[in-house]
Amino acid sequence: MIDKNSPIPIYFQIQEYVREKIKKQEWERGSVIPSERILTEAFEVSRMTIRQAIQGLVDEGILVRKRGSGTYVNDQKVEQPLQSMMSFTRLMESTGMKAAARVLSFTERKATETEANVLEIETGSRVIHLERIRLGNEIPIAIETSVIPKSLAKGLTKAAAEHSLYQFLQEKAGLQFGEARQSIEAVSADERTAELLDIAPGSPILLIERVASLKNGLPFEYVHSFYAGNRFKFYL
Ligand code: 16G
Repeated sequence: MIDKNSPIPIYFQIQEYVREKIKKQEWERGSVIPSERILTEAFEVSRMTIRQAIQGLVDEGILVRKRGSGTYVNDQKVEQPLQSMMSFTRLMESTGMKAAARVLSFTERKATETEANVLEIETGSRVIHLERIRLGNEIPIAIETSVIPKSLAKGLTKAAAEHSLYQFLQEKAGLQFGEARQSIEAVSADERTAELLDIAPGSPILLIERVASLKNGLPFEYVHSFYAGNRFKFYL
């Protein structure tokens, strides 16, 4: 399985072996991998080499250690193509996961100056403020806070927001979506965010600020989202 005379470091060959096992699904996502002792015997290498190999894969997020129970193959992250305008519900469905939304707040209020500027509405016009936890297969993936001009979200109710906001806006409010602009930055989870996402405080999260517009160029949604860094990745 490994070539001790190769110039490729042994720990790296072991990592390649593990990657292959995961790729071929011989080691399934979420399952426990053989113990350090078993791997040491199987590869006939030192325990330190095994530790180095495993640690590297843990650092990459491919494996996860669970205290007292062993090392596991990390569950796959949800991947979102950056160049598409896809609702959370559709994204989850496309990956075979069950999407859900838990509404934390659904209120109507006046737009702040920043919101009014971003959404290109008069300061003080009415907006819907919607904060939701987004779940995939009941695991919290993101917290999304959307601000939508009231005039564009006619008839939007809390009940509708518990399902797909975009489906409502397109099918019920008749909006035609255009493009979105968004920025992504790394931040660490504060206490509240960590609790809502069921991760440890201080864990890395992706903060996305996003302005989505209609076909005619008018912005319809100003969103701030926190995505759990260990459960989500974007690609372009
Ligand atoms: C996506 C959007 C978010 C939108 C939501 C609607 C990104 C980063 N965010 O999560 O702005 O509010 O979809 O999802 O693309 P829904 O239709 O399932 O409610």
